[in-house]
Amino acid sequence: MSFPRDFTWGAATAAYQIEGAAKLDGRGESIWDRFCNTPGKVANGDTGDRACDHYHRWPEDLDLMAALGVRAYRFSIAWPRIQPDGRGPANRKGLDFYRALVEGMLERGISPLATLYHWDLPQRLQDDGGWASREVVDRFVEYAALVFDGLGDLVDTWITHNEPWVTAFLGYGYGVKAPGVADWPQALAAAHHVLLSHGRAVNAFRDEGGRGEIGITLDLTHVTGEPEAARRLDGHRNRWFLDPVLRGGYPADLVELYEERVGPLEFVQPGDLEEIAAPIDFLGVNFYQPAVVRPSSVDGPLALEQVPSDGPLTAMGWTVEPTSLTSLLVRLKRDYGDVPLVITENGASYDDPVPDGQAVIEDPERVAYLRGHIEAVERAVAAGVDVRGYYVWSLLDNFEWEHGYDRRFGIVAVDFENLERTPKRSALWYRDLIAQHSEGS
Ligand code: IFM
Repeated sequence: MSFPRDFTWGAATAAYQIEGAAKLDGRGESIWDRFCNTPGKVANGDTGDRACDHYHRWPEDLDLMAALGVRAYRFSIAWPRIQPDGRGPANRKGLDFYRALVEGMLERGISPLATLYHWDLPQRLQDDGGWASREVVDRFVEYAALVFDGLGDLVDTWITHNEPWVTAFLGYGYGVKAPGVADWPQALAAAHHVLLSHGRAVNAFRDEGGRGEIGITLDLTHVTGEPEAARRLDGHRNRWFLDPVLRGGYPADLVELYEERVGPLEFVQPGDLEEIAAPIDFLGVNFYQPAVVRPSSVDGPLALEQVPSDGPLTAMGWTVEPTSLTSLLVRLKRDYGDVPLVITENGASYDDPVPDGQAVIEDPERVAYLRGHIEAVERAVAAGVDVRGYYVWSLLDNFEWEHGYDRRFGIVAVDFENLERTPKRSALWYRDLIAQHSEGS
């Protein structure tokens, strides 16, 4: 494969999925703590209380990355560690944890990429309406300013939000993720408030003379199928987020659909769209699978359904089709111009052998998945798309949200009994790939 020499090779995680230490050093309750403790919401009643215990084992995890030659680490900051109730001054111990973590990265030559919000809203803010309430926007900007102030001398690449579609529609529309609300008017309001808080945080970062670069990560997909249904799903999943961030307006076809089938978008106030379109330095793209759709009367306002794939699937039941990643990246350049792109997540869950003293865990399907998708990125780069980096999801097996610990995405296995880490073949494969594509090699 051929990639630019300065291409960033990274690994990604998120706070609630790996840190554990849920009650330590002043951390407040998040919506995921509450959701996990609500019977029936998460497989096996699993919680993030201990997770990978990265809160204590982070030096070992950074050593692992350094040994693999991983150049950049995308991690997220737990809002309830910084502001236990979602407002007020920073909790010093929370900031200290992330300062130590980032200093540890820098000592090992690993560049930090910090995500401000990866779904762990302080529960106290959910009690006031969460992302469906406009008040949360000010809270997020206050939190962002505390983090910029507390870590800005160490971190120079920031992501405001991870996957606003998931926050809004899986959290407030379909109700399968925290806070578990199933109400489309709230989901649409939540999506808008997430986007507005993104734009305002970007502006605050610039106004405060923030060093480095800032962007947002969207989970995007490549949609095909019956043309009308495909256009609708593309609008819902992709354009509803891309258009306001990169073009300053919501797509007219979806505005019409939502107003007709969900209700008036009265949460959009004058000036909001200008704020949401604050210029970003890069767009983070999380990609896992394409979507093939057809019309249906069952799926609420969108009136469509996924066509089951007859190709290979991951343990999540997700379609493996790498060429759709090339198509998505080429389309982003065609429709949205030359915004630099970073693949901030890509990876796969498989039913790997259970860690049992092996030196390496064999995971041939994950190796094939990663190879296929990295080749797909390479093809997009060769076609002239400005892709700057790739972060594998995930460094470690971790808490996969409503699926608990049943779904393993790591290139490094975690034994959740004794918390031992064991590299999988995919980690060694990734190590060799990075070595072949490093500056000076
Ligand atoms: O584990 C998640 C991550 O938190 C966000 N993107 C998708 C991953 C796999 O489901």
